[in-house]
Amino acid sequence: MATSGPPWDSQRIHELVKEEFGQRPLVLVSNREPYEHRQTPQGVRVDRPIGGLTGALDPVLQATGGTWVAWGSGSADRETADELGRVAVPPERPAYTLRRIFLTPQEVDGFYYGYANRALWPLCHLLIERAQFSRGAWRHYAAVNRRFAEAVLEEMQDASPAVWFQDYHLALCPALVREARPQALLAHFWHIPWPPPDIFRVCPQRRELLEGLLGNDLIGLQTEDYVRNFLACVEAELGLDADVEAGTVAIGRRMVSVCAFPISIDAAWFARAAAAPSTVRLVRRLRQHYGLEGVAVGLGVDRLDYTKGIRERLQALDLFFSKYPEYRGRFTFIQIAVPSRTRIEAYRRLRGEIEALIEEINARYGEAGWRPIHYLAQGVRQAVLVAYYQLADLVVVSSLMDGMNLVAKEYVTSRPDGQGVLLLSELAGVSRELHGSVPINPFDIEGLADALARALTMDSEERRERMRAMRAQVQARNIYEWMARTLLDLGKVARAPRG
Ligand code: ADQ
Repeated sequence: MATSGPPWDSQRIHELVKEEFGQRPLVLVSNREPYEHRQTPQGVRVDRPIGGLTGALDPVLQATGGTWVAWGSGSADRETADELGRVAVPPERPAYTLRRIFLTPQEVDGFYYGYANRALWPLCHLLIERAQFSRGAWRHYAAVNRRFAEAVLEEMQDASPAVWFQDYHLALCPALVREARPQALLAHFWHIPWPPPDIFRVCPQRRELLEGLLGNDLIGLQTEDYVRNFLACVEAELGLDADVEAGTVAIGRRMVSVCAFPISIDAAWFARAAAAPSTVRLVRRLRQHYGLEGVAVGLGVDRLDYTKGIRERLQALDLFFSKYPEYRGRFTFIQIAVPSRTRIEAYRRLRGEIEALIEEINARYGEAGWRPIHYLAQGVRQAVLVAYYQLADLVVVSSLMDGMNLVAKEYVTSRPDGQGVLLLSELAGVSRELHGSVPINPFDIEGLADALARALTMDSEERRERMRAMRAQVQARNIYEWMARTLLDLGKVARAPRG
């Protein structure tokens, strides 16, 4: 089976899994769970956490069935699962098993906040002055990775499933599973950038991390650049020979493949939602609510994270309203930012800075009946997000560094009318794919302000042409195609003689 042909969808993935893996079930492993049960005054509520990873993978596992192993982070997670932490999801139409791992507050602090998010996250986004490497946090990271590995081994039982690890929280897990099950079929997708060797060298635990990941058969990264960085780190730190051309590392008789698999979205879902009559009604209501008749609209949608360049975007808006005063009263920017990792001081500080900056800009330029920036510090449902995308004449993605960035892909697929302009950071992995965007460098504030003016004056023919190219790209390279590529490569490993 090849990745060409009609657009990939859940049905084709289902067939592919049957064809490539036969009776082998799929076990997905990630830190974040796709469904969280929470205690509320009205009773138990099911939430779907916001974030690129779980949203992207849930439709995939719904298509294939299997098991998803994840941290049970919700306040009602224990009582809604069985004694092993298992629960069938999605609750309204069970399609696979969620196996929850329960962590103590100390473990969450060390593993999640301490090592994954205070050390690895800034390190991989090249922000080494923000990275904090604490030995205590590392010990928790290693211990929790062991807990995950034990749960995976339990879920594997006597079958030989294909196990698919997600992201930087679980770098040590693959080698632990490999040790117990040498013949296991293991893949890992790393959602964030991989740094070059000069930066990676800063990390005291760099060798352990690489050795953990090399327990896999297949390692997926978002772009070719990150693949090259990873292989260069393997050579520099472990002295192993990497074949950069073939994207392989030989470890004794075992071969590890390292490939670029740019992640995507369920493009058909966004296209359908965009065309729904309820969306059209919602767009009209939002326009009234914000008083946007005759006003051009810009939009930013992010997790409130220092890598997303929200501050730089606001600085550019400040400059834009001062350099192009003709847009005062005629252009409004809506920033939707869902608070994230709020137990980390840097994230709390960022939120304060952003709110202060927005207040300042609104005070400086605002007029009766017109506010330069509207700010929503909350998550909104995907169906509502689509209405915001439709409302927006332009979307700004100004990441300082970003593995991929799904907001960019969501915006273009939510614009079947071909209108709208995407201002896209050259430092986001997605810029390698979406060639119809207006490229921006978030470190060049004036360049970003000028790009806003350019987007607002772009003629409709050019807008439509650029959108058309980007939409076609995302429709063809959708989330199911991403999964198909990984599974096809893993299928090759499964068929090859094992060392
Ligand atoms: P994230 O850093 O979380 O993901 P991103 O790719 O932008 O970044 O995904 C964010 C997701 O959350 C999108 O689906 C978006 O719609 C949603 N979202 C953001 N703000 C929201 C809000 N206020 N309300 C509702 N939804 C909101 C990590 C990497 C990325 C990579 C993804 C997937 O950092 O580079 O693209 O994983 O691999």
